[in-house]
Amino acid sequence: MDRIAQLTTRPAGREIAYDPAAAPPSLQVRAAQVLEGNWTGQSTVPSRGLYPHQWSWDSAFIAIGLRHLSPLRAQTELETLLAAQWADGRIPHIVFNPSVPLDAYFPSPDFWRSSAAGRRAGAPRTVQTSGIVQPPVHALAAWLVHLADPGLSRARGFLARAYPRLAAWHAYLLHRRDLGGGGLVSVVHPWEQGMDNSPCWDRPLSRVAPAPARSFRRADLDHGAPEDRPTDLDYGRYVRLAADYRDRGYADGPGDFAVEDPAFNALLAASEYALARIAHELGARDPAREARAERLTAALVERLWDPAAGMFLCRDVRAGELIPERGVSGLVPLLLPSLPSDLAATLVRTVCGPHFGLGGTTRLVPSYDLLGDAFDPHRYWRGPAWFNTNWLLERGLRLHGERGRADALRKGMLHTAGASGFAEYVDPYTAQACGVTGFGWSAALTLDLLHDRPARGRNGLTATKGGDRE
Ligand code: 9WN
Repeated sequence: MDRIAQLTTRPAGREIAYDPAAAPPSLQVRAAQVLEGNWTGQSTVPSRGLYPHQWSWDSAFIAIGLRHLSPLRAQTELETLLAAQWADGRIPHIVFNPSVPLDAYFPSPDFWRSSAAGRRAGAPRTVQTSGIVQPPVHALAAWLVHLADPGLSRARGFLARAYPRLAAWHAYLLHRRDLGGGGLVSVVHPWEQGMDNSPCWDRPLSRVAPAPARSFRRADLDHGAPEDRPTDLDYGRYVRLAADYRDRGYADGPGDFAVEDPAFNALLAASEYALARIAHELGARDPAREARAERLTAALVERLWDPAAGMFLCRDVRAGELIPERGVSGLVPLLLPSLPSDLAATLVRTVCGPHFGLGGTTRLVPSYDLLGDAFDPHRYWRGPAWFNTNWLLERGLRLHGERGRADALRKGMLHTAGASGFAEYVDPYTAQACGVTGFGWSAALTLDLLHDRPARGRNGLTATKGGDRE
């Protein structure tokens, strides 16, 4: 019986029944139950109601937690996603489940029309996907999943099969998406960066003519409170950008929206370190990978560091300028081992200062500047705290020797995860649950934190540099 079965079934094989008089199930059991409930047989949905398909970066974070319960399922999660890769190397941000009704989520497969509109870019014929991407957390996830059970991984040839796909994915990003010409990847849609509704996009998005509201029907409002979700105007702009990209056959090149984002590029650098470890494990020396990760880190510093803000900012490639908004994305490069130590120290001061309030006014790090004009503690990515970004920062703090702060953040995350029912996101001040509960990566990353032994200084991300510490 694997760990999932052990945690979610009684010895007799029946589901755990809730007896109000009995001791409440542990946080670990509850997190495992969320992942069990969201498992489709081949992958894990972020949420049964709001997000009923497979999402790219969700699956990477979910695999990182799932590996502690079932390394086999964690491998399968990533393999299902990689099977939907396009011939040009892109990993689509959604892989659609054909058994889910078309109107359950918008934009649905008949909007993206991947196998027809994406034919020249090499979209798969047998599975329907979106045509945009999400942050490249996958190589990092694959490496951590491998480390959870190297014997099983080797027996199944997990890394040997994943490596060429992950290498092609990174090559796509580095070669087709360097739209600014400075060695960083650009995202061409706010959904690509994953923090969809961040105020960082307001300025570049304002140049995009919205699709008329009557031309599409939002499905997200069937599940979420309108005041927590993006506005209709922003949705119209998301639809316009995606439709224009589709109508260009998903060919990359100049478009209305191109932004170099610190978190997207930092995750690519972290995943390059992971690919170097994977290559080494497979017996293929690839020193160029580590060098690439260091070059990405240097390009991040050169193009996106803002000394006055004490953090990284997004660059609007079309306008040729930094966007003067402080999003949590600009703190995420803290997870990079080769970040200059003075910048790391400045980032720690910023995360603990008045704009993000860690250790002071906030329970978890907000998605956007507490003092920013657009701050809203409940609206999607415009202030609430998310578990994946806090997990990345917890890793970054630990990596740069901030053990006390990392321990406190870990404790806050574990408490909030349980108290909020593994909410999609929470009010950063009160930890009140927002969005849906039973959210995939909130449960998975809780499991990862529970499994971690911070006193021993382990850090999954440092496993990529200077040796494996898993
Ligand atoms: C669009 C699935 C995804 C996350 C994103 C989050 C949200 C989708 C949406 O949900 O985006 O991709 O419909 O709002 O912003 O980070 O991957 O959980």
